[in-house]
Amino acid sequence: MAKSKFEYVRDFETDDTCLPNCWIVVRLDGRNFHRFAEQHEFKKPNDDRALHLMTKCAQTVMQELEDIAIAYGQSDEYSFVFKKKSRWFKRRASKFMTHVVSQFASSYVFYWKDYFKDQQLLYPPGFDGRIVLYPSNQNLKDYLSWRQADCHVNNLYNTVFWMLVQRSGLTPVQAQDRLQGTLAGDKNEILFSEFNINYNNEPLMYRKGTVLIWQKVNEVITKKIKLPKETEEKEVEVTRTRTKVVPLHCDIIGDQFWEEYPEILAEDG
Ligand code: DGT
Ligand code: MG
Ligand code: MG
Ligand code: MG
Ligand code: MG
Repeated sequence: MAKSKFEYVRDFETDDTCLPNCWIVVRLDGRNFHRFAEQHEFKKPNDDRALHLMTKCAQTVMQELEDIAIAYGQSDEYSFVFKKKSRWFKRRASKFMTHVVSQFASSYVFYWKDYFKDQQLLYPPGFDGRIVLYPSNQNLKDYLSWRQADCHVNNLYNTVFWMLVQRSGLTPVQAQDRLQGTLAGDKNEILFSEFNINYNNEPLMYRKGTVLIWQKVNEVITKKIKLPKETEEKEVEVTRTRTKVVPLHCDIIGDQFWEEYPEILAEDG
């Protein structure tokens, strides 16, 4: 086909190919979810509906897009890790980031009512995205550890903060002052002595966030088959192995998780 005289405009497009052999991480984060949570009456500090909806959207992203090895989410954010060897969209950063964020955002709206029932969605939510490359497995593990440590620090703070406000009747400013300069041990102690809460017994999803990995699951289905010598159809049970995206709420900072699921970091995985 003859090229038009306008073709040269393509040369203005910049190359955004991700470096080979690096883990490609896309992290998205809800835009102004402080306000979004208020407006939609999210339970404080953790709303199960909101957290489960985030995970449903992340599962959809993993199933719809190619080459995602693991995802990690907490609060209004999710990180998706694409395999080092991925050739998806010739490793163009903008393709990875925009596909992840738009698939996630449309899923958030699409599945909203399944999680929030009568709570109407009042306005269209938005998400930002960024892309970071990690050249070594250790860098990637440290990245995920950083997000899980962030989850822990914020959740411990928020748990005590909202106890002080909701149970002890402190104003948010008073609760903030009370927690100023306290260490993790002090916060655990306030929870235990004033509210009879052992922080370690708080739900794992709140304390650890959500890890999504691929797992083989056996699925039993009933199938109608017709045997060659028989006239009637017969129902038989057959077991199929499928790979599914499974949520876990476990520690990913220590070695145990990576030893249990070595295929996640495997070169040819
Ligand atoms: P951004 O990301 O800069 O546009 O602004 P925000 O407001 O989204 O700030 P960010 O992402 O640092 O913090 C997440 C906000 O989302 C934070 O204000 C608390 C809120 N949020 C997330 N999950 C929950 C939840 O389960 N319950 C409640 N009440 N709030 C939540
Ligand atoms: Mg932010
Ligand atoms: Mg946000
Ligand atoms: Mg956030
Ligand atoms: Mg197109």
